[in-house]
Amino acid sequence: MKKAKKIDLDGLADKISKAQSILIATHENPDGDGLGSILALGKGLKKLGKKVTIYSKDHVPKMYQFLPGQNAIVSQLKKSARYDLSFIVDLGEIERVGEEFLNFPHRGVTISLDHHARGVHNADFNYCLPKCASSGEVIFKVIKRLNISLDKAMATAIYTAIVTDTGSFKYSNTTEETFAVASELVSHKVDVWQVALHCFETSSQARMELLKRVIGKMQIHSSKKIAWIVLKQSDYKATGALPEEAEGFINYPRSIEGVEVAIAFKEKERGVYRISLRSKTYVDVATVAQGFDGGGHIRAAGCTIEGKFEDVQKKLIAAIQKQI
Ligand SMILES: [Mn+2]
Repeated sequence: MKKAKKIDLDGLADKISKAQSILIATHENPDGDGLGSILALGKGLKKLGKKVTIYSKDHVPKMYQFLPGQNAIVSQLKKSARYDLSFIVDLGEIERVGEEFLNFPHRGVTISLDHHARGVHNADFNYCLPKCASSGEVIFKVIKRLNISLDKAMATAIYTAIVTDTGSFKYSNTTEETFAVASELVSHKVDVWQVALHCFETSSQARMELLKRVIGKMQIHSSKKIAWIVLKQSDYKATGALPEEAEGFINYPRSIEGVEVAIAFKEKERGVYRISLRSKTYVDVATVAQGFDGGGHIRAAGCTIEGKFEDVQKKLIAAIQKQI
């Protein structure tokens, strides 16, 4: 795909007004932001009379199955389908939308809607607002520009996007505008405790077993500034937990006093590690992730590294040390 041209809200409105069938997709292992964003946008575009397909390569994690409309999300594209327009939402790295979407010939003009500062927006067009804490806020602006009326389901979806990407309005990406948007959303009767219960306050027993194993093996670098956890396929097997249930575990190494950078090494398959990075106050982990063809934000980023675990670990920690 070519490097995307920038587009503004008027340009987006124009593209949407000319399109009849629209495809909306988010990244693999979808999170609250990706899912909340595509559901809100999907419902909004349906209100404009568009034919909408919402796609996610991977299934909706249990914790997000409370989101209204999530059961209409498809995980396969119909070969016969033709789209005038496609949106990829919350994609810091285009590859994370998955092979099926990337190879789908009939997706029409492809537009990235995102908030990843240094994301690789290979699409036809790109509407990226790095100051937004979540893609949900980007979607909110699009919906406003299109004069689509918000309802409880859409407001709940966008609120979920915001509350998950800001860690309940705790992270440094949270701005005055984040609160202003959230305030308007709550006026549409979002049940904030229900959202919190599903997103943050519910753990399966398997998740707790996984946490026990992972915390028991947590490591701290000799500098005391880097700490990490490792999630191997064998850990999922032993506990019956799904990879998605490790959501938030990286906050534990980050919470250690004096630690600046936390890492989660997640074994996708033998010799392939999905890496999550978090920093506390000053290290730009997006730069670290970019060194491995990944992307993200200064305080939260990710990349994929292949190789023997010991080598992957060594390479990554050396790259982080350069930033500390
Ligand atoms: Mn996001």
